[in-house]
Amino acid sequence: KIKLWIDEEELEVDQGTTLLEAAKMAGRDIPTLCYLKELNEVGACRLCLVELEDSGKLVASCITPAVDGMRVKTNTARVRKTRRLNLEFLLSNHKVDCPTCLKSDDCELRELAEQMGIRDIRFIGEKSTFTKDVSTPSLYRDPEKCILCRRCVSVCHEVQSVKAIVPEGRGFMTVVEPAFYNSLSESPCVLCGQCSVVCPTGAITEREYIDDVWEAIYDPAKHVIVQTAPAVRVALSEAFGKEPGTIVTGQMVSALRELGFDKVFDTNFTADLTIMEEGTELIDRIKNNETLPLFTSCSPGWIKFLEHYYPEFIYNLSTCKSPQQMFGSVAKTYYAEKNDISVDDLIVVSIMPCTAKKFEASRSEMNGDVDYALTTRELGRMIKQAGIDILNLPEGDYDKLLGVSSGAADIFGTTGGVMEAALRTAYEILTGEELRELDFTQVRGADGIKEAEVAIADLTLKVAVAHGLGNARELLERIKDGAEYHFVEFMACPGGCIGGGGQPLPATEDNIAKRRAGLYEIDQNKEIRKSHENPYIKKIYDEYLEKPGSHKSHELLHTHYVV
Ligand code: HC1
Repeated sequence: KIKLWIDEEELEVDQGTTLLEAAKMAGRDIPTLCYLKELNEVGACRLCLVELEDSGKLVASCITPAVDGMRVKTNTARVRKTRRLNLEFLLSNHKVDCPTCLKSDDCELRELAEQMGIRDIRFIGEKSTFTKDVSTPSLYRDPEKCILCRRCVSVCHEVQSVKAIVPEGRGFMTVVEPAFYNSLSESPCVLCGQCSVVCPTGAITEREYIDDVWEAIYDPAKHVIVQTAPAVRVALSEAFGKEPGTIVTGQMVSALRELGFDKVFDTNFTADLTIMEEGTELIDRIKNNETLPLFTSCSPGWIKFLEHYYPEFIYNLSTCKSPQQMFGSVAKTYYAEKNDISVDDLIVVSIMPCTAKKFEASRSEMNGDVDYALTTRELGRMIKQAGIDILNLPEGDYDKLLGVSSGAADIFGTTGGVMEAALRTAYEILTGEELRELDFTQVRGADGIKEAEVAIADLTLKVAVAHGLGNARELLERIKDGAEYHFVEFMACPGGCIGGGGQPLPATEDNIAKRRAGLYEIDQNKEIRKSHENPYIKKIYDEYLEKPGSHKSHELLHTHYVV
């Protein structure tokens, strides 16, 4: 143990504790901007300066370890003045367009300027000039708002192992972008948007399509329908100040109706459909000795990662489209035909926790079935724009039939959920017996890689689950080294979709855990908890798709990725 003093308060801490952590223990809230615990501890922004009493030195508390006998001052005139000066320097080279910046509400730079009482930008000199990157449908990058904190670089390299962006150049011309000053579309970026989650300013954000959706809603010739992803219902209320994990499914449905959508449907319906199709594919592959393990294909960031880094596994990828895209496909065929709506007048909008879903919707394999994918954050902004008091709305019900789902579909939004949903159905289909214990706890929780063996009839099904692309990479390497599984669930974002790049901020582990608990609560309380028991899934097969894996199903619900 080490003894030190923080502003006269005596403290005992473990060896290796930083001054920032020690100060926190002493109840001092030191400002930080570049700091991300255990991920980006680089001391770049110099806003967490503290003063060492003995030497009189100012040091960055996030990277300075406590030393026995140290006396630290966190709030002297010099400390406050220098922190403030450093923030002013950052602002002097920042494009300050707060009223129009997408990130304004969540901008940490703006919040700190407010907190430190900066009312004027004193140092107006030359500013570095860089071009904006709008080369992808998912992300918007404005390097003139970048403060070079390197959080995005750390998450892209260390958590996702994608390494699409790096700091380039020197001094005033330093810029964080893909190597060789390329655009994101020319890089191996998978568009997961985890960079936008950690960016403290508006330098990387989702690309916003709210105005396009408003235009469609106001166009009387258009029939505009919306689908909501599983993970949105436990995170949306954070945009309105509620606790992460608060379940607002019913209020969200009501808000979407008030926004003017003609029908409010649920991606969960096609999550159930995915289980039917993917389950059938798994059983067929096992029976016919075809390529195994089967990899899930719902997460577009994961698919892009596989295409860039592990193309040799492309035939392991399920041919199932994601639930988002199955929904689009079913909407523009079955729903349009049944309701006599011209496909030209039908607009399909999805609300997703994900930035890569925008890219997925634009992929040539998907035939433009989903017109616009908005993030949870964008939906929050739309509701605010319309002045809707979502938290005080009565709970609405989804429209039938594309809005009815089982609890298995809700848990798609968390890591392990797709696997658990698949196991519930595979068990009953393969054994013909009722599954009594529905909770497959082996695949639950936050561990980066989870494995389980499940006895089903005369088969021991070996499965694995990975979330976050760094973990995906590790699992793929294990498979290359000979690890054997039948079925593997991969999700690009840490925690699964609940930790998606389009979710409300901040995405702390704690917030993600609360969202996860919310999804399991929804599942627990649903009357139907198995995809194959959803009566409307049975109905759509009877009326239209014939049976899982049928020719019609293949035509509408499957695709082929090629590299
Ligand atoms: Fe997901 Fe999925 S669960 S990919 O994580 O399979 O985004 O929520 O909508 O498509 O259903 C995301 C979430 C989502 C799909 C489903």
